[in-house]
Amino acid sequence: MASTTQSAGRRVTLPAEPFDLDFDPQRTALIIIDMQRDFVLPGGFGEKLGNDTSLLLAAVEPISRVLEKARQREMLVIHTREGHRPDLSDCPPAKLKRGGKVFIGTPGPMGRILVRGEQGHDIIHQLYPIDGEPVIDKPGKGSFHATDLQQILFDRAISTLIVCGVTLEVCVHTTVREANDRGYECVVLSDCVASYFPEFKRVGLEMITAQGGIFGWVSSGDALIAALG
Ligand code: TIU
Repeated sequence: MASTTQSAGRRVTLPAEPFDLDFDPQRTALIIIDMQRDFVLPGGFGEKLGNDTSLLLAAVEPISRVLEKARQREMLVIHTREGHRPDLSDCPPAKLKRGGKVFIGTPGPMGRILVRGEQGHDIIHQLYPIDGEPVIDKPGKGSFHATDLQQILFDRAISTLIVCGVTLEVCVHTTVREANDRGYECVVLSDCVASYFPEFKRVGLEMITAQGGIFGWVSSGDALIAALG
């Protein structure tokens, strides 16, 4: 669960839905989900699944501005990558056969699809991690399942997560749901997430804020940047 032991810093107020969120930037992490070539560029996993990857590129510039601000404010920045060991021993058979055909582990123009160490598995250069920013390699859609994310957040006494990345209804939603159940406050930035399906993005954001904020908050990159000053 979220740690509550460290002393608080200066709090800021973020305009958000369903209501403004008061948070402490020192106890907040920016988490950028799966901005990997395999999802956002042609020739990777996303395209193999039949998607138009160009739809995801709209999130790159807004995320890069939020990333710059988070670095400036020395907030914890975490990147995640979905993918598997080269021998696929951490890929459940049920996942492997999904998509109507076997894609994971097969060769493509960016290397073996969704396999760690391959070009396609890595993060796009515009959002590339710098020293001190943990990269979480995850075999699933959620960022907590089978990873050390919770330990990293606990050690830094993080209580709030600003969540960006792709795709909203898959890895972003799964991560937010996992985090919400572990006691973290989650804010999803609407312009910093994307989906292959515009309708899923719209509804996915509504699902977070419905019922009084059942999974968390939704705000925007510009609102966060303004709040952080
Ligand atoms: N297919 C799809 O929309 N997404 C994924 O498979 N993974 C992530 O969302 N990262």
